[in-house]
Amino acid sequence: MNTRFMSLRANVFQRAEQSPIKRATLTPSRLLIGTARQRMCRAIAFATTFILLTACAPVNLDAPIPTFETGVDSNAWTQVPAGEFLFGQHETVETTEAFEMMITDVTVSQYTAWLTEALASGAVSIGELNGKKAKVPAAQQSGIVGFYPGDTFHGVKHEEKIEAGDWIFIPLDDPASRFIFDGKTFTPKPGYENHPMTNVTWFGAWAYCGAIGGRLPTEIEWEKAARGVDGRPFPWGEEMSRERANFYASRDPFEEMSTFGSQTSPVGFYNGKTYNGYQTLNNASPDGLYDMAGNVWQWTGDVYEGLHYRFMRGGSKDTYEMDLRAWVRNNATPTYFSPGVGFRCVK
Ligand SMILES: [Ca+2]
Repeated sequence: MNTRFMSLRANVFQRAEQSPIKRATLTPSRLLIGTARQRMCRAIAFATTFILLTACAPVNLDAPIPTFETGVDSNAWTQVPAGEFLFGQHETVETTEAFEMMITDVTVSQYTAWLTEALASGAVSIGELNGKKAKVPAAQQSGIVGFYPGDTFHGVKHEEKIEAGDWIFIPLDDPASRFIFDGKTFTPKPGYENHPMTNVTWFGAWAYCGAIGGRLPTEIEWEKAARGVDGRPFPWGEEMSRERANFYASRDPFEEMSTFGSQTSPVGFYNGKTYNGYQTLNNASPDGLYDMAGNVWQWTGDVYEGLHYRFMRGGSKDTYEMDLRAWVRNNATPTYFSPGVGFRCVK
């Protein structure tokens, strides 16, 4: 795991540690004395312990999540016009050619349909992910693998060789997986059909985009698609708001810590629609792309000279809102997968 992810997770734990409940301490000797005030303190301590235990109840990844039709078509693409735009936090001028981009992240339905076809045609296979190529826990050592032609190795310090051969696309035995596999067919786990495909490595994202006649966006293309040309930090404008994106503790219907935990929202969920009383605001970018901030980090396609790491953009359900600004980058090895990382394609 790379240090960037570790620091994001550390932040989350840090926040949990800062709970005022934790600061209240009662020494055992004082607890033995039974004044009214101390009995009250004991009652408070008991209650707060109960609250803490409830808050720390294990997440059940199989618990049903709410399902909503968003009305947004995950098969739609939009044109991002050629020309200059303001790139990065310090707003340097960059230019792109025109390109088309999927208006949503690739969904579980889309990815699983492709996997079934790809397995039948032999484009992917079931592999044992032992050895250096897959740094994953033992329980996740079986996965879908496929061919990647490799990167040019420059021998830079800390650079790892990405050689031509089979690489992991998705793990098969991960509890956070969003599909069911019967040995032949991949189907979405019920409720997740229109959610972003997650737990997919950079190789798995790269392969899907290639298979549908596209590719992963470059970081520059991704950022232009996210913020348009005027330097705004968020796809919809200047201000963050909880009704526009799924981020850490954003109080959306897909956060339920006593059951399924913090999950993604369906692609295109934030489009101004109200779902069972939960009002959303439209989060589309100037070119009409949904969820370019929050929900899942999105793999980008650049392979930089002398660097095996790949970059991702957009922030996720697990990051604070400041990491949803369009210029924020995250990175990981191309074999990395996570419930908070997905992708979309361009052509
Ligand atoms: Ca959330």
